Amino acid sequence: MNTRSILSVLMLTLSMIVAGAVTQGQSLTAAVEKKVAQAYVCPMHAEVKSAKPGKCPKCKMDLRQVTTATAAPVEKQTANTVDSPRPNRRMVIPDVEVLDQDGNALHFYRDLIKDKTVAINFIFTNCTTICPPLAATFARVQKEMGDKVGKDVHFISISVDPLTDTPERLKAWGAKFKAGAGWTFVTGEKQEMDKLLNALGAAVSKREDHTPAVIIGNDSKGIWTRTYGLAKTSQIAGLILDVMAGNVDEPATAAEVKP
Ligand SMILES: [Cu+2]
Repeated sequence: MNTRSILSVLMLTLSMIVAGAVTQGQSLTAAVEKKVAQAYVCPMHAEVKSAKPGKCPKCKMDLRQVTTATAAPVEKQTANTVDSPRPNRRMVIPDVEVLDQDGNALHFYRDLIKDKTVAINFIFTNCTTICPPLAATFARVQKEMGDKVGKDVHFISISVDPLTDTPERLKAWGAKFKAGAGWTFVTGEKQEMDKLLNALGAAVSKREDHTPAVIIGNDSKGIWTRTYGLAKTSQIAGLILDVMAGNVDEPATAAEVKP
């Protein structure tokens, strides 16, 4: 037998198996299809859902496939934090106790957000995919913005894996990207961190699914917006300057403290 005939026998066997599976498993197939329906969501705009893959009309990011199991908590959490028709524009930031990379105990809202302009991303130190480029992007934005960082704007990286990410680990990881003053890494008790990630719309059941978004907010002006965390340095820096100055299209909504 030559390679071609082996291949065609293989293909035939495969199609028979598939055909058998389809006829035997009609109900199973239907169930799977039902689960896949509406299973694409924008990582940054939870309200953008689609049955098919594609791009988010708001931020042009690729929609991410999710199972109904992971989609459900997002909807629930959005419902909890809104009482207006514009769910994602309202930020309710809990004043949970967290630790920074030096092991200082801080209150997230009071110490890191209140009266400040901030840029927040979500990372974990064992990540081998988007976290290193997310941190490298933050580092470039920090360099571009110079001494504004730490004074006019504060960078915050929140761990989505607080059980692993101790302050020491975060500090060592940040050093790899030359994180400068004005860039705080945040971890804490799992329960507190879950509360925080939920409030920021960044909660995921698996740490690998974390959002590549950067949240930019100006607490005194009550302006909150999001952008793609791997966008061009100049684009992110420009948006930070706009949020700082209050020149953002999105309607201003006040951040609230929630203990
Ligand atoms: Cu990651």
